[in-house]
Amino acid sequence: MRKLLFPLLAVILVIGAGLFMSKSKQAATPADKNIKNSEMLSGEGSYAVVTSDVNYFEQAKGFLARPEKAGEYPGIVMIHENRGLNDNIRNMAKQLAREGYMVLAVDLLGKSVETQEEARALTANFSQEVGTKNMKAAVKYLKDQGVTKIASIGWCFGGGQSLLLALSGEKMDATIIYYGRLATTTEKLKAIKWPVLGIFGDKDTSISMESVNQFDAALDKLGTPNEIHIYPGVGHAFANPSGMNYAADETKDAWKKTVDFLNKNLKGDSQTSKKNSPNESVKEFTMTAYYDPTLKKPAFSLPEMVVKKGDRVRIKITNTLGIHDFLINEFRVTEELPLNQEVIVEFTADKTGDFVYYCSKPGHKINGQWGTLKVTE
Ligand SMILES: [Cu+2]
Repeated sequence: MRKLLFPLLAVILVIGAGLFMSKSKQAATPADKNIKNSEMLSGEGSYAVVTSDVNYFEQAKGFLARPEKAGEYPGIVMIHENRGLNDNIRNMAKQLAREGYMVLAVDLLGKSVETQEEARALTANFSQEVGTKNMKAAVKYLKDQGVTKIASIGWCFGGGQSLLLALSGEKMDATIIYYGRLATTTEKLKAIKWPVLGIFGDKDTSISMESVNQFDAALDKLGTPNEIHIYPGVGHAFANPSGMNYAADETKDAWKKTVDFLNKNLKGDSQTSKKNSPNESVKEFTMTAYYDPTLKKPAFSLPEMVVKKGDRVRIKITNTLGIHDFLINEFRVTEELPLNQEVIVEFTADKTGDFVYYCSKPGHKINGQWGTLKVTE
């Protein structure tokens, strides 16, 4: 559904101010402008954030930004422009992590460059097949970290990639495209079964408004929930502070729409379903962790637990002999088991499969102290 953005008067004022200020803007270095964007957007989110470089696909190193506080967060695959994974994108990843998301900014191009010429050369060697695998690996990486839901966001080149990830067969929970190249037919777009947010400028000379309108109409026809915002008077890459088309007010407004959209589609539902499901089935298990002196083996008394997807799993464990802990990597469970004290582990089994639980003390898993949590459909 298309939303043209008014009031026009404000836009005219912004353009006027933009023209007036364009000289001083051009004089600023990209680094200055990066700081400016993060300053402008900061203060919205409240989470303290930690970052790290992570190797998530072949040789590709991504930039992971996540809330410092352990917890369950939705995941975001973030995709850079044709300049590669640079500080502007890292800033945006940190910015989004502050809102309570685990963000993996991928690297599809292997390096970052400064000029448009270099960017053209860089993207000329880009293989879409490998790029799609790269993004899928990022989704897997985030799922392995136990994210609750998952979305992608990208700008320009990355906006097109965000859409291609959605069309790749990967199941997402939301897709965000900032002025990326679009598919426009229902035949192609029918793969998307989740909400889409599109951000565009009507003076974009790379992405035609005709294609935006066709994209919009096709999504409407398919019944795919969508918000398509077209900002009047701004061009391609208007949200990039290091670019010539940078438009601060529109960037700020688009960012607010982005965060609202993510909160609504990635956090709202899970919170609602928790609140609205007092009958959510709780599967409770009780077991001991011990050391069997006759077999000379550490063990859990239950070798297997079976639950249904969506069940709340509650495991009461008492360590009766030895030094043990209890881990399930996929649900990010890590508990020490002090001697003769009942420890309660609780989480929601939100994915299906066979998941190993084990003790990580040296040699215990190898010697048999592990079991399988089976989560069925
Ligand atoms: Cu153990």
